[in-house]
Amino acid sequence: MGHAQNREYSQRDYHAIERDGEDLISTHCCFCGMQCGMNIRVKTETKEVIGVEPRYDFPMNGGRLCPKGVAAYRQAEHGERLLSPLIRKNGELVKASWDEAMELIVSKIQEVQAQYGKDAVGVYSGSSMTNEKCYLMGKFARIGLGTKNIDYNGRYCMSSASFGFNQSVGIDRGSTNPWSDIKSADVLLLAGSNTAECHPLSMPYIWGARDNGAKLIVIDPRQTKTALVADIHLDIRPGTDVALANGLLHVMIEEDLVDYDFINKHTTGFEKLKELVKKYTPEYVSEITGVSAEKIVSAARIFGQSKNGMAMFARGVEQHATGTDAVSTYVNLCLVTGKIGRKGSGFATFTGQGNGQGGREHGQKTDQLPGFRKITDPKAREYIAGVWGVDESEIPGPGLSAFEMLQALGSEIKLLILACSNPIVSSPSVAHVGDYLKSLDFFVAIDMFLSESCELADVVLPSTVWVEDDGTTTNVEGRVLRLRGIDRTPGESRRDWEIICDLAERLGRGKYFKYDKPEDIFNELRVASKGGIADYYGITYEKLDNMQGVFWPCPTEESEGMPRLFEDLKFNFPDGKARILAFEHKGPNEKISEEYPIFLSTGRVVYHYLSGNQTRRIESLLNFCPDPYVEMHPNLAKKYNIGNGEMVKLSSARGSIEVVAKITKIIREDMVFVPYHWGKTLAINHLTNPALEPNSKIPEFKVCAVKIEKKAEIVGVKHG
Ligand SMILES: Nc1nc2c(c(=O)[nH]1)N[C@H]1C(S)=C(S)[C@@H](COP(=O)(O)OP(=O)(O)OC[C@H]3O[C@@H](n4cnc5c(=O)[nH]c(N)nc54)[C@H](O)[C@@H]3O)O[C@H]1N2
Ligand SMILES: Nc1nc2c(c(=O)[nH]1)N[C@H]1C(S)=C(S)[C@@H](COP(=O)(O)OP(=O)(O)OC[C@H]3O[C@@H](n4cnc5c(=O)[nH]c(N)nc54)[C@H](O)[C@@H]3O)O[C@H]1N2
Ligand code: SF4
Ligand SMILES: [Mo]
Repeated sequence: MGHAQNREYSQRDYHAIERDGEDLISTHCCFCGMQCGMNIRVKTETKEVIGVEPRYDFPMNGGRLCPKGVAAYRQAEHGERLLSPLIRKNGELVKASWDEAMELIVSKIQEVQAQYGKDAVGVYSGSSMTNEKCYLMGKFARIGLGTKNIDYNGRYCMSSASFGFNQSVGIDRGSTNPWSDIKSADVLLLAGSNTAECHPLSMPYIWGARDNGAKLIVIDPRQTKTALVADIHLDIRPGTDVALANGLLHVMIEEDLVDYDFINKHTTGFEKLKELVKKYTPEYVSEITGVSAEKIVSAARIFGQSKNGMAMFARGVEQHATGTDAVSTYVNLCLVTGKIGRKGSGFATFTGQGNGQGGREHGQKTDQLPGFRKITDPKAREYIAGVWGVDESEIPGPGLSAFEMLQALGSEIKLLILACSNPIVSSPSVAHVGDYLKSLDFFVAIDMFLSESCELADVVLPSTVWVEDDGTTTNVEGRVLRLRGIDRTPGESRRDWEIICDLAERLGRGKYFKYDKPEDIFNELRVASKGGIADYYGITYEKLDNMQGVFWPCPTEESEGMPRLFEDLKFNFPDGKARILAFEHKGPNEKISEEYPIFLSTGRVVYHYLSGNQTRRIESLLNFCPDPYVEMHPNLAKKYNIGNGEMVKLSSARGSIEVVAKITKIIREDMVFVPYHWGKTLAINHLTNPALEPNSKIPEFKVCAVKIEKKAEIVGVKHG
C-alpha cells in the first residue's frame, strides 16, 4: 500500500482493476453533456451492478468523475425501480401485464385519432436517451403515429444556442472546438455557466488554460465556484447579457481591438453592429447591467488583446425571452476579433443533458428531420421519405414546440406519450402544467422511476436504466460516443426502443420498425443523416470503438470526423461568410414592480440532476442537499429581517413556495436564486415565467419578478 501511495502516477499508469467473477462494462455517464467515460463493475454470474470506476483511457475525463458520476450506478439496483407496467384502475396505478398495458394504449390511440385526427396524439421526449432512441422517437411520431406533434425537453435547454448558432454561423454544433483546445486559449469568457457545479470535469481544462497564462472572465449574477477563481467577475443583473456583450463590443471597437482583415473577408453585418453599439458606452451598460464601467472596460481589453480565446456560455445566457439575441451577441465577440477556426479560438455552449447535442439533431424536434434537416424543406422530406420507405406526403409538417404542446393538452392534444422527461417539475408555471396533464383523455409515461409526472399517468411503462443498453450519444464537443450495456432487463422492464417498436407493431406500422439491436437503428440514422449538416454517415460502431469517439460531420467511411470547425474560415452560408448580427437590449419579459420587487433566478447544484427524479433517490447525493433553499444577500435578508435557516415565502404572479433562507454574499442584492431539482410544493417552477423566446421557444427560466415574506410573520398575520 505504501508503495502504491508513494508512487507518482501519471494518468496512463492507472488501469481499472480486473477481478475474478466480475466484468467491467466500458460506457459513459448518464448525466451531463461532458459524457465522462466510466467502467461499470458487474458480477459476471448475476449481472448485478456493484460499482463504478472512471475510465483513464477516455480523454475527456482522464480518470476522474464528479459526485453525480460516482453515484450514477446506484440507480441500477435501486429498490424503487419500476419493474412492471402500471395501469390506472379506480384511481390507483396497479401492476399489469405488457399485453394489457399495450393493448389499452393502442385502443386509446386509435380512438383518439379516429375522433380528433392524427395530430391529437402528442409525443414529448427527452435527450437523456441515446441517439438511437431520440431518432426513433422522431420517426415513430411521424410515421408510427402520423402526428406532427413531437417535441422534447431540449426545448427548455439548448434551443436558444441552437437558433443563435444557426443564425450566426449556419451550424449548430455545441462547440466549434474540441475540449482539448481550451488549454490553448489566452482568454476564456464564461457567461451564464456554473461550470464547476454543472460540468465539473470541464474545470481541469480551465485550470489547464490558467496554468498556461490564460485570463478568466466570468459573467454571472452570482459569485459561483467558477466565478470565485476568475480574473474578472462581471456580476451582471439577470436578463441583461445583450447589453453587456454590446458594451464589450463597444469598447473593443472604440479601442481598435477588432480584426478588420477577418471582418472584411469572412463576415457580413459589421457596420450595422458598429452603429448599434455606439450608444452602449461602459457607463450606459453599467446602468443597465449593474456591472461597473471599469470592469467592462478591463474585460473588453483582455478579450480584445488576446490572440486566442474562447467565448463559452450556458443556460444563464440562453433561458431568456431574448436568449437567441444574447447567444449571437456573444458569438460576435469571436467574429469581430477573428477568434475562430484555430486551436484555442472559438465558441461553445455547455451542452446540458448527456445527449443534449445528439438529441437535437435527428428529428426529435418538431420542426426537424434527421441530420439537422428542416421538416419544411421539400428536398429533405423527399430524402427522408426514401430512407423510411414511405411517401413524402406521409411525413407531417411542423407541430407544436414543447411548452406549446403542454398548453394544448386537453384541447388540440388529447393523448400524450411522455418518455424521458418530468415536465410537471421542469416546466415553467407548473401549477398550470398539472391542470393541462389532468385534462388529457389519456396519458402514457415511460420512465424507470415513478416521477411526479408518471404519478398522473393512466399507464406507466417501465424502461431500463442507461447501463442496460447499447447505443451512442454526442457530447458537448460534438463527439459521438459509444455506450455499452449489460445484457439484462430487470423484472418486466424493457428498453425504450423495444417499447416503441412493439407499440409500432401493434399499431400496424411494424414493418417500418424492424430492428434487432441499437446498432441497426444507428445504421439507419447514418443513412438518414447523410448529406445533412450533422452528417453521421461515416461513423460506425466499429470506428467509435477504435477512436474514442468521432466528431461530426463525418460524411464518409474514410473520414475521421472534424474535431475543429471552420478551420477553412468558410461558414455555412452560400457566401461562406459568418453573420455579425446586431441586437438591442430589451431586458426580461417580466419587469420588477412595487408588488414584486426582487428578481428570481433558478438553476442547479452539483449534487442533483434536473427534475431530481434520479438524484433525489440516491442517498449519498440527497444527504448532501436534501431540500431546496433560497440564496439571498445579507443586505436583502436584513431588509426583511430574515436570518440564515429561517423559512421564507417566495411568490410571483403565478404561485409561491416556502423554502429555507441561505444567506450568502455570493449573490447580488437585487435578486434571489433557488435550485429547481424538487417537485410538488417544493418546485420553484410554481413561480417561473412561461414567456417563451420567440425564435427558440425556450421559457424564461432565468429571470422573473418575486416578492419575499418571512414565514413567521406570515403566520402572525394569518392569526392576528
Ligand atoms: N449538477 C448538475 N449538473 C448539470 C445539470 C444538473 O441538473 N445538475 N444539468 C445539466 C443540464 S441539462 C444543463 S442545461 C446544464 C446547465 O448548466 P448551467 O447553465 O451552467 O447551470 P444553471 O445553474 O442553470 O445556470 C448557470 C448560471 O447562470 C447564472 N445566471 C442566471 N441568470 C443569468 C443571466 O441573466 N445572465 C448570466 N450571464 N448568467 C445568469 C446563474 O447564476 C448560474 O450560476 O447543466 C448540466 N449539468
Ligand atoms: N426553473 C428551471 N426549470 C428548468 C431549468 C432551469 O434552469 N430552471 N432547466 C431546464 C432544462 S435545461 C432542462 S434540460 C429540463 C429538464 O427537465 P426534464 O426533462 O423534466 O428532466 P429530467 O429530470 O432529466 O427528466 C427525465 C425523466 O426521465 C427519466 N429518464 C432518465 N433516463 C431515461 C431513459 O433513458 N429513458 C426513459 N424512458 N426515461 C429516462 C428520469 O427518471 C426522469 O424522470 O428542465 C428545464 N427546467
Ligand atoms: S462531469 Fe458530467 S458526465 Fe462527468 S461524471 Fe459528472 S455528471 Fe457525469
Ligand atoms: Mo438542460
